[in-house]
Amino acid sequence: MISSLSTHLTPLSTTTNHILLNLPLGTSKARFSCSAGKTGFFTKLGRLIKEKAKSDVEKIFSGFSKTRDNLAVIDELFLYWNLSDTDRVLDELEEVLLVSDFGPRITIKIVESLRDDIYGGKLKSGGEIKAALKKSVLDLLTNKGLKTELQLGFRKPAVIMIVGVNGGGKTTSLGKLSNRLKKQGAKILMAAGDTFRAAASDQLEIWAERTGCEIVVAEKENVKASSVISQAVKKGKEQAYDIVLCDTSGRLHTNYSLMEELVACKKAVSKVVNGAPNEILLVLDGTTGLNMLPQAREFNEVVGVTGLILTKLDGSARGGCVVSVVDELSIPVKFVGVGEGVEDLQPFDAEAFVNAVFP
Ligand SMILES: Nc1nc2c(ncn2[C@@H]2O[C@H](COP(=O)(O)OP(=O)(O)OP(=O)(O)O)[C@@H](O)[C@H]2O)c(=O)[nH]1
Ligand SMILES: [Mg+2]
Repeated sequence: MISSLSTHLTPLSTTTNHILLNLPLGTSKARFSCSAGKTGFFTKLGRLIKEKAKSDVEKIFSGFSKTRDNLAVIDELFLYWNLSDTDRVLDELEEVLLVSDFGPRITIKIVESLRDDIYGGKLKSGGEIKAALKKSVLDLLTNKGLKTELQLGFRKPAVIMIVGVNGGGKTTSLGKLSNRLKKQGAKILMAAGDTFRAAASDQLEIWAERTGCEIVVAEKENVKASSVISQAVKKGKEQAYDIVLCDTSGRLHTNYSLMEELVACKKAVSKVVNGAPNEILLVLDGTTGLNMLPQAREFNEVVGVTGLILTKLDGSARGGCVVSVVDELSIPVKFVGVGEGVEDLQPFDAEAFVNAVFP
């Protein structure tokens, strides 16, 4: 961990124009610096988050416990596998993958390729079949070369908009993400862009307090979301914030005028900072399984989604939907929500995921 981090970062020097990153290394805190104002800071921030994903495997593991329990039967299937049993075992595997929401297309693809390799003599033991299964899931997640790190550009502030349908976990994920980014040394400003419900900005204010971040809220009722968000981004620019995180109202992907409001927010942001928003993260509720696919398609079509946050995977045995979503949409999953606590947002790491669901 220490050596891989130090390859990405330069030790603290006395030069000016540096942003300090306080990183937990073992029990002590180490200080590093990297150049601000150029591409360095955000690139390194993205990498650091990725490093963190690897170190948080335990957390990912417990987050996916229900999916793992669901898939545990696979171990038994392979333990007693012998060649004459292949069709029955593969039928059962198919069922387990479908129940875990891997989706019919992927399930058939995986099972048929295993069948070919078993009958072709390439896979000769239960252990080899399980390893091939894990590899095919990992390949599905990584083949498209999608970048799971946050892409924050090089202008400050970077702007991240959080969008999605009602109750998916947008505000909670924004709070958790702020916490994570702040801990990595970024100066964060929150924008209470959910002007639809009065309680929404109160909820975000609680997160701002909890994470020690600043927040911009509407000063009066009936203010447009785009105006609150643009005001926040202006403040972010004037006061040298690194990242502005914008909450938005929940909306049905089928509601045309509400979807248009998102387009207005996006435009308002780009008027203040060229090239922003850098990320539009769509929050999808993992417990809805494959129903999330049409939502994602619609949001992507209207605003252009750059990454996904899959929430509530702790409460769901359907973690396979992560694989279907990546395969169907070619949009990277950037974070997964595995609980309601401030630490329960994990950067998505394909290898850690596969090891967590198929231990
Ligand atoms: N178990 C679990 N609960 C979560 C997770 N993420 C969010 N929640 C809960 O889901 C509920 C809705 O979360 P919000 O963050 O308010 O959702 P939202 O998308 O902002 O909702 P609206 O603003 O009403 O559209 C809350 O009770 C959260 O605590 C998660 O990863 N796991
Ligand atoms: Mg909300």
